[in-house]
Amino acid sequence: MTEKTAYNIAVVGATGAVGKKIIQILENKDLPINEIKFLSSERSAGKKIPFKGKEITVEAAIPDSFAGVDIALFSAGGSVSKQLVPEAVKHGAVVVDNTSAYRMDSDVPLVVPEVNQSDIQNHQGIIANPNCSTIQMVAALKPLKDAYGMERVIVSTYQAVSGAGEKANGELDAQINQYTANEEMQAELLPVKGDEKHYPIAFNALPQIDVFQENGYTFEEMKMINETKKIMHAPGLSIAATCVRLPIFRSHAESIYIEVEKEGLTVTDLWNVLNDADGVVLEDDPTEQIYPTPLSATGKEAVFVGRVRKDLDNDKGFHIWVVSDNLVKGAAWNTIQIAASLIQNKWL
Ligand code: NAP
Ligand code: 3JM
Repeated sequence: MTEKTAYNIAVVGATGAVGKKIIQILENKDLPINEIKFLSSERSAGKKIPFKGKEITVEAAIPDSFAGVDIALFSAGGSVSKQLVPEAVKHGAVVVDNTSAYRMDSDVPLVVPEVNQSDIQNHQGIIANPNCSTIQMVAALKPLKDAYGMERVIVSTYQAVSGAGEKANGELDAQINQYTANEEMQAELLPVKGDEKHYPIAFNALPQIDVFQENGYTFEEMKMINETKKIMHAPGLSIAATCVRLPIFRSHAESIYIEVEKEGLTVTDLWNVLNDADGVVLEDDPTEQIYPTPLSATGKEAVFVGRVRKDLDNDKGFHIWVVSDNLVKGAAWNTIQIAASLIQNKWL
């Protein structure tokens, strides 16, 4: 049998915030693509999306859509993944799933390539892409853990509205206009589409991302906690999270407190590790007011780290500020890195 040199790809959720970013990045990278399919719901079927000089017609996703597909990139929500990922796998596709549907399944690798790329090879047809907030956090934490050990993590997030989908951007935009026109702000979507109450996000901060769990944490917070332990192979890590949505269109920021195992470390010791870490860019110079922000990180593939400080009371405690584009490294770019790794390493 001759070996494949180009692959058939399907993008599920191609018309959404994440899907559009996947298409944009695929246009600019040279993955060996034979045919590409763009799938959505019935609502967007028939739309045309340009790709590498051709016009591709969006099709409604159905089980048979996956016939002949080698790699399917899913970003259409958990319920679509629950329904269609098994169908894609039945048709012989390897799925990179961007939703929370399979992330914690024991036979599904959960992967940030800079952190645990080799886990990909254990896949049984599905590889899960972690939550956006988890991805940027583990990219910064893993090199520090490898160098100095890690006992505890406490994270507070400052998350962009685009993490809640294309329509959430529209809601923020409309509320900014309503506020400046002295009109009442209309909230119909955030914090969570399906939940009972909705609050304005413009000029506000909402300490609820995804639905509340029985333990008082939100699902987004529990995703960060459970996914981090799985990706870093650190089931015993102490970790807590508070996730907050802010009126920012793109890129999430995180304030992270970590306790390392090694005593007597300095900020320079952490800088040295972060400077050498794959996919991480250190931007940290208080004397020049240099630190990453959501605006400076938007559109970039890296995870940016700044404001590295030693805790004033705990010798093993450090504080860091981590910023990355939630739609790029937090979703589309990480997904494409996994797909590229499947191809390059012949792990399909
Ligand atoms: P979005 O902007 O609301 O887009 C949703 C996409 O899913 C659209 O293309 C939509 O197609 C499609 N879709 C909806 N129902 C469908 C159905 N029944 N069958 C097929 N396609 C359907 O949302 P988004 O921000 O792109 O996020 C999409 C999903 O990706 C999220 O729900 C989440 O699970 C995941 N996500 C992951 C991360 C991460 O951190 N890894 C970040 C953000 C999102 P239409 O145009 O036809 O409506
Ligand atoms: C980011 O409809 C849904 O199930 C989507 C919910 C969602 C998720 C998720 O749980 O997959 C919205 C935004 C995520 C995510 O990446 O965890």
